[in-house]
Amino acid sequence: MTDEQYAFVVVSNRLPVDRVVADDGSAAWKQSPGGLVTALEPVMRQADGAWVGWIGQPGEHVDPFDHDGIRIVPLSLSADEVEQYYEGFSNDTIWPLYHDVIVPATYHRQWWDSYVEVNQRFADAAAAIAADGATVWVQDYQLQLVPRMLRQARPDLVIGFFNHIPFPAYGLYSQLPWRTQIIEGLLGADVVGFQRVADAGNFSRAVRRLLGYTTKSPYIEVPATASTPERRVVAKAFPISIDVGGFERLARSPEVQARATQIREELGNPNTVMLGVDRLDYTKGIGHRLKAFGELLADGRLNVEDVTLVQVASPSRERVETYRQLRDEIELTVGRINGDFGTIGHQAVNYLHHGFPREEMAALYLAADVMLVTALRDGMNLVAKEYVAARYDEDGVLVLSEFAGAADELKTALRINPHDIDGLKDAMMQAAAMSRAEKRKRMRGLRKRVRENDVDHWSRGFLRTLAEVHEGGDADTDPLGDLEWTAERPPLP
Ligand code: GDG
Repeated sequence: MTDEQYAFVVVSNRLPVDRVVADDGSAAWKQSPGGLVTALEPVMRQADGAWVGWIGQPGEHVDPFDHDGIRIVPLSLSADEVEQYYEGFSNDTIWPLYHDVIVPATYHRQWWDSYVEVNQRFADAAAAIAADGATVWVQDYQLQLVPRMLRQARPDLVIGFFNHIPFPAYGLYSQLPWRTQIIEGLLGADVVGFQRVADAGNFSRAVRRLLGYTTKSPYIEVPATASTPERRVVAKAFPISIDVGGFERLARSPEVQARATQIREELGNPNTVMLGVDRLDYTKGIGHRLKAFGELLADGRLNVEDVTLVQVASPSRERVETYRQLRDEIELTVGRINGDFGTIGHQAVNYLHHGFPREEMAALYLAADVMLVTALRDGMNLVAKEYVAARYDEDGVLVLSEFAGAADELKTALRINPHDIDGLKDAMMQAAAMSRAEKRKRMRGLRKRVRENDVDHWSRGFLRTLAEVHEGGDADTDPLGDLEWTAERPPLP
């Protein structure tokens, strides 16, 4: 462990770096792709930042190290902890519960015990390296107990929490045997951020119901105890976004454009390319999308000579049983559709069960006439925003589920209810037949919104609120205090 102290600490389940082993056996650390790292990098560098997280492999121990100006503090998890805290409580209890129980949530007391233990380890690690009065930003549903644990150990800290997934309505949330502990855990933060206004509302309602505290949006009044003063917590929506400029630059690069053209050629130059890009997760509505597409082919409204669906389903949580079952179901459906409707030379669904480099993703977005985001429940859905950012040509149609957080912002998308298969089919037909003028009009609206709220805007908005809310907070506690922002960045809200 290091004796050094840091003014800004991010805590997330996974570290923002991956270990890559070269052919000669030498290992190096590489920044993992993702908006969060990109957004926090400048803050981290300037504010003397550290990042606490798990390395991603069970049983491995790695000492803290510096990477690109960021202190990396790896935590190790045993194989049992990965099974119980991560695959169990995080991904088989909280994930399904918070996504409206699309599949049943599993409640195991041992998983909960492991969740408490591992959360404590994350909190201890952050407390050990945070400087006096430092800002600590805790990320996501795997670490909901960390804010309170941190506050107990270090009342001097400014603590933020951001929930990347939805927060369910009380009727569902109340199933959780540890519902009060989780709420209390989150209330350790000064600011609890959510993707949607509705999520923040659900959280405040749960606080009222379970603890009886007074709430007046966005504030929650946490009463004094024998050892702690009264506090005011902010629970508010901060819709996350992507590195819009970076994504657009990628899409504009000659290599990506050439690849987009090549992709269409390889698909046999169909009139319409439809695209789905998702982690293979039951929340994403991949089955609903395939059902609608298969029915359109069966009805004769679409024809495999004219239309192809490319479905990227990146492997995810393959050790959790529900995910294994989902994979079988999806692959059976794809096989049936291709068997029923494919011809030699024309496959109905191009199904790709592997991850791709970002360049290939950008090329796929450029090659796709219609982007299908049919999530049954989704915190935000960054794929929708990436598609919009890539379409600098103002072409392409986004079909977007109203159950994805992105629907609150992306108003000129074709909105759908994925459970309404007929409605989804009509929207797919409308998208395939849309005039260039209407596509341009809609895409302009989407691009305006995505540009206004990029990931810098998101992180700055959150951190500024955090600095303001924290009692006695001043410029010194604002890690963005003296950061210089370039002219093209939008002004602070
Ligand atoms: C959670 C919440 C919320 C996917 N396949 C490949 C690949 N991806 C990238 C996408 C996108 C990201 O992964 C997925 O982000 P989403 O937002 O769509 O979904 P989740 O993974 O479920 O994320 C979600 C998000 O957190 C952020 O708060 O929006 O609601 O569930 O960036 O492009 N990237 C590459 N190859 C792939 O094969 N390079």
